[in-house]
Amino acid sequence: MTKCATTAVIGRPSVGKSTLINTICESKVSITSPTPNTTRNAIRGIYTDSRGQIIFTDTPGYHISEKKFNKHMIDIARESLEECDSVLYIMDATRAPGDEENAVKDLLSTLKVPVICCINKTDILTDKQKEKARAWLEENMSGRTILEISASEDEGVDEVLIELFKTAPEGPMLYGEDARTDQNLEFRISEIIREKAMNSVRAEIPHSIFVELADLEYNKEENKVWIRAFITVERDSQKGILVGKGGANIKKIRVQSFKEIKRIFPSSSLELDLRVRVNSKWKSNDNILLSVFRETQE
Ligand SMILES: Nc1nc2c(ncn2[C@@H]2O[C@H](COP(=O)(O)OP(=O)(O)OP(=O)(O)O)[C@@H](O)[C@H]2O)c(=O)[nH]1
Ligand SMILES: [Mg+2]
Repeated sequence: MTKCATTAVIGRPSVGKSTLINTICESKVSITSPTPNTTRNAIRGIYTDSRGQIIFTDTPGYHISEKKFNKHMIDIARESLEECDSVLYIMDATRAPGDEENAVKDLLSTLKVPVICCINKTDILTDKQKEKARAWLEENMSGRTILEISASEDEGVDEVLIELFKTAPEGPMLYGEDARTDQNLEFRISEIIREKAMNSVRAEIPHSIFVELADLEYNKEENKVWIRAFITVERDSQKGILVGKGGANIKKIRVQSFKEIKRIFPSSSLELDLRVRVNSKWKSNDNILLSVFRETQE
């Protein structure tokens, strides 16, 4: 009998949750960036082998904020714990545990399901940082399994899967063997563009970006896919930076996005039209928030 489990991946922003899921699924399931609060939705990543299937839910970084936009993200992380069989709690020991780490600990404290703690980024950690993280986990998550991993270097990741399969319930696999995610096409494309846009700018601008697909058309006769997307930012000055001198930056975003979107349509010709616009209030616009925090499945 195969095993099948859903596992919520939880932790502070930027600890490497999405990177780990991409490494395990051997596929770009969820976008990543050095900017905290990159992931905004509950995103499924699916791993299958002869033992069975683990269905990961990537979640927005858990943090403390009273802002409406952030509260949506915090709720999504919290809700993902309601129906999971196990939890992967990811910690980044390059930063000392603080209020946010305590908030994650409190969130997990009442859970009945197995929690596996992963100290991530071992490739850049000093022994002292590792020891401190381990001591914190032993004190605050006592009795839980603690692993050390590097999500980006694929170190210690097999042990994570071993632990997850140990506690996974027996049952049929919920997705096909080749499935890596269940995201719909529009969401995947807009996320690819958001990743390239976020990674092309700094400081507060990545947080101000929202990508919306205006058109996604397939012309069967010409075997051509035509995509038009709007990248929204909050200020004119941000638009200037995103577009860049002589349009250099938006060209770069377009080229990088094109390359990755083309993999979704390998045998069609692709046209990608990107526009940048400004909406100073998009983060408080309920219709836009509905779109940002929509369900991501097909
Ligand atoms: N050195 C090192 N960097 C890592 C590792 N894992 C992730 N990172 C980096 O950490 C940053 C954040 O990674 P993400 O995977 O986006 O983190 P996240 O936890 O999903 O972040 P949010 O979605 O914002 O909550 C990126 O710059 C990654 O390249 C690792 O094992 N080692
Ligand atoms: Mg993420």
